[in-house]
Order: sequence, then structure tokens, then C-alpha cells
Amino acid sequence: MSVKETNIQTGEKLRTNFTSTCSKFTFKDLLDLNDPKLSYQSPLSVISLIDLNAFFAQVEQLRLNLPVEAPVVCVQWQSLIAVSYAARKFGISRMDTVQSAKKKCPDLVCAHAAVFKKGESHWSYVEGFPYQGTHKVSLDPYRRESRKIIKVLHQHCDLVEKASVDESYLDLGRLVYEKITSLFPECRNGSGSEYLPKLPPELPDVLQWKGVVIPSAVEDSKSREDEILSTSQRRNEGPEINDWDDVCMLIGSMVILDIRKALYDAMGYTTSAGIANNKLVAKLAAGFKKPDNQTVIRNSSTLNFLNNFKLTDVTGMGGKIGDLAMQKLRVPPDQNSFQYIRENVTLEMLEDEYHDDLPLAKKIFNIVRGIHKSSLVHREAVKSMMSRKNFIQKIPVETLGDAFSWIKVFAGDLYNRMIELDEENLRLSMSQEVVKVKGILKRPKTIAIHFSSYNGTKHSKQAPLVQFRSLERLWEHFEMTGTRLLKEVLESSSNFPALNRGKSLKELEESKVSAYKIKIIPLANLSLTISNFVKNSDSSSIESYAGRRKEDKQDQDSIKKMFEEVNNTAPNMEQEIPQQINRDLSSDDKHYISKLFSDFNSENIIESPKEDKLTRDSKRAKKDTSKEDAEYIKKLFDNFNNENRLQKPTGKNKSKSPTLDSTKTNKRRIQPDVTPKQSISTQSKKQKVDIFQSLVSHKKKETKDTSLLEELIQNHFCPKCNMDISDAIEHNDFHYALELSDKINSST
Ligand code: DCP
Ligand code: CA
Repeated sequence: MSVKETNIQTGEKLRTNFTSTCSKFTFKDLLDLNDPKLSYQSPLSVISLIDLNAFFAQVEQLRLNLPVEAPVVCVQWQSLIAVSYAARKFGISRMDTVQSAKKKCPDLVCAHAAVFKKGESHWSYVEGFPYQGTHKVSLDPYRRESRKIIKVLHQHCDLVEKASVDESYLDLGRLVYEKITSLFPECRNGSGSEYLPKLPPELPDVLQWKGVVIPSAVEDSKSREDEILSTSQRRNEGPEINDWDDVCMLIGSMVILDIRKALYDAMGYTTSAGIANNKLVAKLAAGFKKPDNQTVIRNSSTLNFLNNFKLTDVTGMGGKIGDLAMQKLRVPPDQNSFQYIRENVTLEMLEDEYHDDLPLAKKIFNIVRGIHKSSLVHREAVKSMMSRKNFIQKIPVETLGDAFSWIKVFAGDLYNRMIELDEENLRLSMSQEVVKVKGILKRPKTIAIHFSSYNGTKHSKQAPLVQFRSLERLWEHFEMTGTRLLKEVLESSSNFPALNRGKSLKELEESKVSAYKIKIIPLANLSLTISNFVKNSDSSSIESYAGRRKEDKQDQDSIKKMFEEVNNTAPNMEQEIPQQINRDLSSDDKHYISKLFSDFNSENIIESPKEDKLTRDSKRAKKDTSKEDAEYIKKLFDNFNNENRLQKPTGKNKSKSPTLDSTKTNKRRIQPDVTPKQSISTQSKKQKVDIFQSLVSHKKKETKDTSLLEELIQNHFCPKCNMDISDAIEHNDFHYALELSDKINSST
């Protein structure tokens, strides 16, 4: 059912298959829905998967303010990475190239994904098609939209699991429980394993199915019988409502339509959804009717529905695992794998085949019956994140400066992804009642660079990372350590002096040779990887270490020294900068910052009556920022303005180029599509006005938060939550992360 339909369908009262016996479900089954820890296991459970239609293409269509009928595709170089449904009508698919798609639809709108430009740590949208040799695609705009979408979903449902950039699972337990107990007070009382009362013969007229309700095998055969009857003889029965599980699913279908509508109203996105008893079936159902529709699977129709799929379509059963299962279980190629395994392979046989992995045997047994259940908070822990670029020979990466420029891009990319990780972990931690999520903020302990030369030789080097809580500090650390590692590998390569007139890197640096004049073996690819993620607790972060040991001068000095070492790896890149500056700084900073501020103002405080619905609604979805915060941010912007107007180039920043206007050494570029936080953070490090950090300290001052940990340790009681706590450090983490999220929310 489309989110654009405005009719309030009340319809006739739906009839149930009323029997004189009571339900086969217990009061406990129903009550479990009200407990997020237990809900997914209840036989009455209602789980949904919401999937954005042609996600990246929708993001681009909305960004470009185009109507839904516009045939938009999202492009990466010459490939299509998302195809809108309007473009699909022309027979265009992801398999097309830009060229072949344009042949099918000459009016095709090809929106290229945002890109990082070599040497810049922020992404932007560029006119036309960026050049692959000098740019790297950024998926950050889609991740940002994804985060906003999840926030909207979260406003309507207490338990949301992000499954991918455009898919989320929702546990509708509490919403269904509330509705069912308010409409049917007889379901409220009772305890333990007593059975629920029998269904009433008909349901209140407010309860109506929403979406495509998949028939059970019995209903299918009834409708086949109906087909041979004349129209007047047909029974025209709707989906059967046999017990409370069907009522729960019916309510779930209504709730999900409301949530999909709320998302459409708030942000303009259409979605498809599946509603079923567990994640596995909900996921298959979500893709069944696209776009802008929803598919409902009652328990009685699960097996009939699964016959549309292969075992290998199930999440986690694709690839080698699935292929191996088909071989081991000897599923004939012409048979439906779900049905065949169900009917021919017993649990004992599965356990025999998978004697070294009995949980997998049980899982397959349950999957083919559509009863494999998993909780919504279980997520694979992040193991590593990599930012990488394959270079094209036409634009060689053959100087140290070239390579450093890409490290800068990768560090910016990884920083954006760390923001996303923090938000996701925070969101999970909000559902702490569900499952105690250990460790809210995760930080990588290791960083590595990898690169290959064109003769195929591979090089890599890794180093430990200092535990920073502040992502801005971590970002600098990525950049500096990546740069240092690269230098160390290249320096040790035997052909380095041969490429540089016999000079070592140290000698070249001492004589202040620009990094762009220092030759290296041409690189075929380069990557920066962070890995070995661990929980970041107060005891492990460098900030609190430094704070706690204030009295210990030796420690302070060693920390200071470490920072200096890190900072000293900053390369001399000055001579290359003028080219970029001449091109990038086309308009004055003041104007730019004023624009950011007026954008900020209009987004947070003033709501213009002339705004279109989408803008207005999407603003409404954003978190309100208090007036005080707004004023504080204004002050920061003003300071920023003054600072940049007055700033004279310092010795280190001053360009050596006589042609360069010395007031323009700031590397910021005008990019209206980015948020204040992101734009400002792209200034050179020396000039960085860290609004993010300032906001944190502003808030800290305001709430006098610094002693919270001490208080938690001493009293095992949190004054903010007004409750006893067992793990002081973890609880302090929770508040830190909460605060961090507020900052991120108010700046994205
Ligand atoms: N994506 C990508 N490369 C791929 C697959 C997907 O970059 N090979 C990106 C673009 C998609 C987004 O991920 O928009 C979500 O992927 P989906 O598979 O959900 O596809 P769409 O959302 O584009 O289409 P649909 O409406 O079929 O879900
Ligand atoms: Ca999708």
C-alpha cells in the first residue's frame, strides 16, 4: 500500500474464524510482546523490515529537488549504482553504463555521487562528472540520510536495528501490545500460561489489513475453487483471521503503514516493507512488492510464501554456505529448496551433515520452516574499516605529496564512518534494557597503510593508535600516523635515493624540499585501514588519562611529547597548495560563513511559511535546538568570521609562492551542500575552529559533568537517571555518548 494514499479506509468489520474454544496462545505470549527482551521470541511477535526504494537515487532526486517521475540514476564514474523506479520503466538497470542508459532514456538525470578531491578531507558534489584520477567517491551523504531516517523510525518505534544503509528492522511488540489491549480489554488480565480468550466473531472496524496479505495454502486452494465459480457465487473472503497471531499481524500492518507514511511526510522517502513473525521472513517479504508497498505474512501463510524463494536467498545463506548446503543436503536443482529440505531432511540428518556445526544444522532446520528467530540488537561487531583508491596510470601518484594528499582523503572518509559507528552504538545502547550492550564507543587500536606499485609489489605497515574519545583528535591521528607510516615504508625502499638524486628522505626534509618534489615509486593503489576495535572506556582514553594524572608532570610531558611527535610528521606540502587555492577560493569566507549561519538559523529557529512541504517536513524531523545553543553557535560563527578576517599568515602557513595572495592560505572551499560542522572542519589544522569540541565543552560547563564518573564510582547511583547502576565506567560512557549524539544531532 502506497504511503501517498490519503484515504482513511475504515471498511466493514472483519469477520474472524470464531470458534467456541479459547486461543492456542497464552497471556504470557501476549505479555512478552511488551518486553523488548522477549518480544522477538513470542509466537505473537511482529517484526518488520523497511527498505528504501532505489535509495541512492531517491537521495539524489530529493537533493536536486526533482519530481518523483524524473528518471534519476545515481552514478559512480560510468556505472549506475542506483536506478529510480521512474528510470526502471525505460528498462534501465544497474547493469547499464551511463552511455547505454542514456540511449534508453535520453532525458535521464545522471546524478554523480559526492566525491573527495585529492588533497581534501571533505567531500562535495561537483558539477558534471568528476574525474576518477583526481577524485574518490564518498558515500557519506547516503549514510547521513540513513541516520536521519533511522531517527525518524526511532521516533515511532522503540526497537530499531539498522540492517544496512537503507534497511532497518523494527520490533513492533510494544505498539501491537498497546493497541490490542486497548481494543480488547479481555486480553489485559490473566497471568502465567493461561490461554487467551477466544477471538470475537468480528473485529472493530478500525482494524483493517494494510498492504498485500499473502494467502495461505488453504486460502490459495479456496480461491482456485472460486475461480471456476460465477462472480455472484464467489465467497470473496479476505485473509483469514483464525487466532490472535493474525490480529497482531493485522495491527502490525497498520502500524507499519503509519510509520512509512511518517517517514514520507518527514523526509519524502518511499519505502517497501515486510511484516512477519521474524526477521528472516520479514526481510524476504520486504522485497516482494516494490516500490512503495508492504507485504504481510501471517504465520499460517509462511510456508506458502517461502515457496517463492531459494534457501540461498536468505541472509547469511548465500555464497559458499548456501552452495555447500545444497550439495550436502542433495537438493535437486529443479526442486524448491525450502520445501525439499523441509519434507526430506530431518533434524538428525542435518546434524549428521553438520556434526562440526550443530547450531547451523538447527538454524537450517528452522529457516526452512520460517521459524528461525533472532533478536534485533545482535550486530556483527565492526572488525575494520578501510578507505582505498585504485589509481589510474594517466594521473600517476608518483610524489610523496600526491600520496599524502590521498591519505588526507582517507582520513576524512574514516572519520565520517567513525561518526556513524558512534551513533549506531549509541542507539543500541539506548535499548540497554533489551540486552546489555557492552561498550558504547568503539575505537580502533591499529592503523595500517597498504599500497602496491605497478609491478605488483605490495607494501604495508601498521602502527598502534592512541585511544582518543574525540573523533576530531582521532581524525588528526589517522592522518598523521598514516602519513608517517607511508613515509617510513617509502623511505626504507631501496630505490628511494635513486629516484631523488641520491638523497635520503631525511636529507630532503631537512632542506625543506616540498613533498610534491620528492619522488616515490608510482603507486597503483593506496589504502588506510583501521582495525582492532575495542571498547573505549574512561580508563583507556588518552584524554581522561591526561586529566586524571594532572599532578604527574612526567606523564604530562610524555603525552605532550607524543603529540609533538605525531604533529611533527606534518609534511611540507606548501608549494602544491597555491593551485588548489586559486581554484577553490572563489568567494569570500565571510559570505560563506554567513550563509552557513543563516542556513543554521532557518533550519533551527525560523520556519518560513514559503517553504515547500518537503523542506518544512524534513526540518520538523530534525531535533529542536534550544535557543541558547543557537545563540552560542552564532557566537562561534561570529568568532570564526572575525578570526578569519583578521588572520595574518603565520610563518609556517605563509606561501612561498610569490603569485599567491597571502590572505588565502586557508584551504576551505565553497561547498553549499555540506553542513557547518563538516565545512568548518576542512580548514587547515592550525586555523581549525572546532565548533564540535567547543559545543562539547560548552555543554560540559553547563551541566558540570566532569565529576559524574567520580559520583558514579562512589555512590553507584546516577543522579541524572535517578537509578542505581552497577558499572560506573560503562554508565559514564553512556552519558558521554548521549551527549556526543546530541552534538552530532544538532550539527547534522
Ligand atoms: N548499492 C551500491 N552498489 C550495489 C548495490 C547497492 O552502491 N551493488 C547502493 C545503492 C543502493 C543502495 O546501496 O541505492 C541500497 O541497495 P539496494 O540493494 O537496497 O537497492 P536500491 O535501494 O537501489 O533498490 P531497491 O528499491 O530495489 O531496494
Ligand atoms: Ca533498497
